[in-house]
Amino acid sequence: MAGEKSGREDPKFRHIDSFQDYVDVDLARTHGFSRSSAAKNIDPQLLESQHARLLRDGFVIIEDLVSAGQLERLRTEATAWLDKPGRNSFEGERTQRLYGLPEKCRAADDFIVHPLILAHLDRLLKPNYLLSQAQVINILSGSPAQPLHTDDGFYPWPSPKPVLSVATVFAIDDFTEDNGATVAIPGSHLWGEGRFPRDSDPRVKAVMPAGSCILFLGSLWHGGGENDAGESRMAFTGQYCEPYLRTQENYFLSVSKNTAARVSEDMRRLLGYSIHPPFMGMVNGMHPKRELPSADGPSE
Ligand SMILES: O=C(O)CCC(=O)C(=O)O
Repeated sequence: MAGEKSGREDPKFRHIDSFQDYVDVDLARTHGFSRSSAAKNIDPQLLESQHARLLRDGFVIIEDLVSAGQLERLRTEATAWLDKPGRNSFEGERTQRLYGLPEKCRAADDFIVHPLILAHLDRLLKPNYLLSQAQVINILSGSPAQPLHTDDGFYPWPSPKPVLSVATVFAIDDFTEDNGATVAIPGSHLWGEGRFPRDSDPRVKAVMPAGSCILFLGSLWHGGGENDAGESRMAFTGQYCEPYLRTQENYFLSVSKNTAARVSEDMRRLLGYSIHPPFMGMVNGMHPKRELPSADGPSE
């Protein structure tokens, strides 16, 4: 009505004009955003071409990401814990899994915060994205193929979904045609609501040498392959999600505060010692790093 004051003009009606202004502002005074500096040393053209393949196919296979030494360190640390059969038929009754890795295996850090992987995640997810789960997966010979699935199925968005999560599977053993290499349906990350895999959908196997990784979007239909090779197939997998989503593993309970204080800043941020602005993740109104031993957390 003419002459009537709008809410914007009357100071007693306070409101936010844009959600972007609301969520992109870092309000923390002591522990500001810590962004990964991973992309700095990565060839931008290489990153761009891998990123383009990832968006087109839903996955990209990258070779030579970790050294034989890094693989052996993780294999040794993980093997000490891999003493149980699988939990259920989805994960594979003949597939051993090690959960809670950030507390148990420091050797996994090199895989979780691999600079090239972080550089991709920096492009795909919002700052302060989280580690949703990290596992060593050992598919024993005689294991049938895992049911194909997506890793973002539990986030209730209609498909095709925006990029909510991203995953890696690193080959600790060579992935071969018959030892359980990850199977994926190219392009399936673009499928609409209600579209499930059909037998006729073309599948690819991530056959790749140890030290390589298949990096894929959470919406890609994939699964561990059948292993009838007569020997086991060991892998490391990491899943990462947007900073506003619930993670699959609860790292606040499985990772001690002492460990969280000791790991790298990239690890600490991924474990949830970070804020999604303006205050998701706070503890008593403060940055979670203030909860860690060593005074009020590492300074930046
Ligand atoms: O082991 C693999 O290759 C994939 C495992 C997987 O997709 C899962 O457990 O969610």
